[in-house]
Order: sequence, then C-alpha cells, then structure tokens
Amino acid sequence: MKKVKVYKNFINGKWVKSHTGKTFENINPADTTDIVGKFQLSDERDVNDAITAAAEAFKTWRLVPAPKRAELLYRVGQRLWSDKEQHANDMTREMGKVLAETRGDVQEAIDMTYYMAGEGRRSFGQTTPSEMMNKFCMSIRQPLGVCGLITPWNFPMAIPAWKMMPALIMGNTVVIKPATYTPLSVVNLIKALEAEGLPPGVVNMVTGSGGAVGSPMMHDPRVGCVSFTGSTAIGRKVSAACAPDFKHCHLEMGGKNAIIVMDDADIDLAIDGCLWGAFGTTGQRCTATSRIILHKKIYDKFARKFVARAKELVIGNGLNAKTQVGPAVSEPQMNTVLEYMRIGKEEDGAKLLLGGGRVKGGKYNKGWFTQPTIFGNVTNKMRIFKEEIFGSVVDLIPARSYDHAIQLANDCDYGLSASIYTKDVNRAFKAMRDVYTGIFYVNAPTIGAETHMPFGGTKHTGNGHREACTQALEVFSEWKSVYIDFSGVIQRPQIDNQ
Ligand code: UN1
Repeated sequence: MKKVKVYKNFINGKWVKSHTGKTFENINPADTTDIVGKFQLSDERDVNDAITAAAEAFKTWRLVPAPKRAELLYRVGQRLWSDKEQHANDMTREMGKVLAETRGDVQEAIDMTYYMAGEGRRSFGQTTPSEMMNKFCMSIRQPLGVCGLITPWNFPMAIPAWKMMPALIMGNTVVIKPATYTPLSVVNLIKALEAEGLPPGVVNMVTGSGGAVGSPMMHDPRVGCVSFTGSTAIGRKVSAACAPDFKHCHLEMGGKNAIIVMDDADIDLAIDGCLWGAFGTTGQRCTATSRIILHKKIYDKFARKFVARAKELVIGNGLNAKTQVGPAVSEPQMNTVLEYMRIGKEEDGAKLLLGGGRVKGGKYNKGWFTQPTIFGNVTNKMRIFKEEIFGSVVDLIPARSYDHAIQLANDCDYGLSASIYTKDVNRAFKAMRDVYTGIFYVNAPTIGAETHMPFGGTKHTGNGHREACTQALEVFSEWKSVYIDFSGVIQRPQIDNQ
C-alpha cells in the first residue's frame, strides 16, 4: 500500500504536530480508495499556540511598510502561478471539481494576491481641510491584530486568499482554519508564503473540526476579527461568538440564486448560462444557479432543450479532461443532496424532469456522484424553492410576467447573486435595480465573480460586509481620524470659530 503523507499544522513558522497526537484523513471524493493525506486533528491548545504566535508576530508585522508587505505578496502570486498545475491537481483530488475549475480557483487566489499587493501602495485615506486655522485633518487605516479565518471547501485556495491577502496587506496577522475536506490547498498556499520569506507567526494554520478549532478561535479575546464563509446556521453562531467582544465579524453564507429568462431572451445563450450556473462545480458554489425563473411563453421550449443538454453532461473524476461534472465533496454532502432530490419528488406539483438520484455502477461506486437533476413546475411554496441545496439540483419556475419573475426572484431568504436574460435594455436596467442581491448579471449566469469587484450578499447571505475589491479592506482594518494642530494655541471646534 502507498504510504499516506502526514501534514502538520503551521505555527510560528514551523510545521508542528497537534497536541492531540491524532490525525484525520482527507479522501478523494471521486475515488474513496485514494487517501490524499492525513492532517492534524487539532484542539484548543493548538489554537492557543497559533494565536499566541500571531499576537507576537503582529508587534513587528504591523510596522513593516505596506509596500514591503506587498512585495512579498507579489512574489507569492508569481510562485502560485508557477505551481498552478500541481495545486490544481491536488485540489481536484481533495475536492472533486474538474481541473479547468481548480486551475480557475488557483487563478482566483493569484488575482486576489496581486490585487491586494497593489493596495500596499494605495490604501488611500483622506486629507481634508480643518474648520480651524493652522490645523490639518487626515484619516488612516490601522490593522486589527490577529484575524481568525474560517474557510470553506468549495473554493479551497481562492477563498483563503480572499481573506488572507487583505488581512496581511493591512498589517494584521492570521490564524486560518481550513475546511476539513480541503486542507491541502491551504497548505499549498502557506508553503508559497513560507518559501517567499513570510516572517514566523504572521500566518498560522490549524486543521481540525469547527467545534474544536473554529470555536475556540472565534471566542478568544486576542482575536480582533473573524471572517467566515460557510452555512447560514454556522454563520449565526460565529456572529453570536463575536458579539460580546464586538469583534469585527465578516460572514459570507448561503445562496439560492435565480436566473430570470424573459420571453425575448436568446434561449440558447440562456441555456448555456443555466447549465454552467447550475451544474458547474456540481452546483457547489454559493453563487450556483438553483432557481431558473422562466417566462411562461418560453417555458416549454426552454425546459425541453435544457433537459436535453443537461443529459449530455459528462460526469466523472475531475482529473479526466473530458469530465464536466465532478462528485459531491463528501458522503454527507451527497446524502444532503439526495435527501433534497427525495423532497423534490414528494413536493405537490413539482415534476422531476431529469436525474433524481445517485450515479451508480462501475467506477462511480467509488465516489460520491449525484445526477444532474431538474425539477419542473416548481412554485414558491416548495422547500426546493426556498432552501439551499448546494448540489446538482435546479428548479424551473414558470412566471406570468416580468413583475411576477422579479417577485419570485426576491421571494427568498438569501440574496447573493441573480441574473436576467433579455434583449430589452430597459428591462435589464429595471431588473438590475429591482432584484435585491449583492451581485447581479445581465445575459450571464449567477457564477463567475471577479476579484476586483465587491463580493457578498444581502439578507441571510451576509452581514453587510463585502469581500474582494477595496471593500475587503473595511473588514480587515479600522479607520483612525487624525487631527494635527500647528497653531500653538488651544482651538475649540464648533465654539471658537462661531
Ligand atoms: C463561492 O461559491 O463561495 O463568483 C465563491 C463565483 C466565484 C466565487 C464563488 N468567483 O462563482
């Protein structure tokens, strides 16, 4: 038998074992006989070590000039780019999504690294006149200290980079808890930082469960900021844990993203978009398309063509170049998706148009494969309309009119991403205004956000913050307003100048 590699935690610049002496296995979801590695099953003692190291490193890292911090990030971006193929292979093995997409994931990490490196020479504040004579006003950003990052398995390198790079460029230090299904991609990211000379303690990684690692991290008073991407249920707990100390708390949670296809849309273009939005990444994106709202005039035509195209999707191991849809990330995730397929079949009035179960037989038995599944005649009363599934299931929902379509799109607890397919520019602008989400697309699917645009959602998707772009800097810094009085006399604003 092949020897399984054991990976360690990264604390204070060293790769160390957990205090528990225990490990957990990282298993390839396309082939469960393939063990990707063993990782430390850590507990609060390891978290404590990591926070101590990060708090110590903060004393010096915060004083490194931001353009110098940026130079390190530029080098890290270049290194990730050179090693992209290896990182993509590792990621497909641990997460399951196809190689083209894991290359995209690494690229998104590179994009964010370069973008935030650029902020090293910007991080603009304001200078503004004072209302007093001989006095100067400016605002500057200051770091928060130790940032605790809790990252998901669906974008195993991109999302850690989304959080880590703005935290670092602002002068914070980091403790990261990677998702238990995909820690290798975070190890790869950290190795790039280490190889480029990151000082000890500036970034620390502790692997393990949410309860044993994430929870002590978010409760520790030395942590100034927690950034979390994951489910709304866990996000609520993170929010509650941060509240007593008023920590910065950034939450990026669920979605139930809708594409509206109007009667004047280019139907083939819309079908391409809906296939990619719904079944790309096996539907395991927060931004995945899970509701397709169709104007009644084109409902039948769209449904027929869409089902025919979805039937042709090639399901399999993401390492195979022909594969279009990989497995679910894990057995529990597959079971959740299968449960929603069962619920859908029992919903009163919904019609199963395609799929509805596990892909079985031959090589598929070794992995967690679910069929691309389409339900027709879905209404807003149904659970499959309302609840996030995070898998290869999509609803077709008939709408009477534009107004009805908008009402259906908004009739949802989440508000991450939405889209409209139409050739009518007036309608496109109206929809852009009327759909209450953080991201909106015209004639493109709900997935595919770029790193220099704010990323996040309304309602139960988020708590008002945004990742990416300069908005991410707000999460990882505090403003300080500075007044410099060079008059040599006491000056009282609002009093002496009236
Ligand atoms: C996510 O699913 O959590 O916009 C992130 C997209 C990707 C990021 C998705 N760039 O689909």
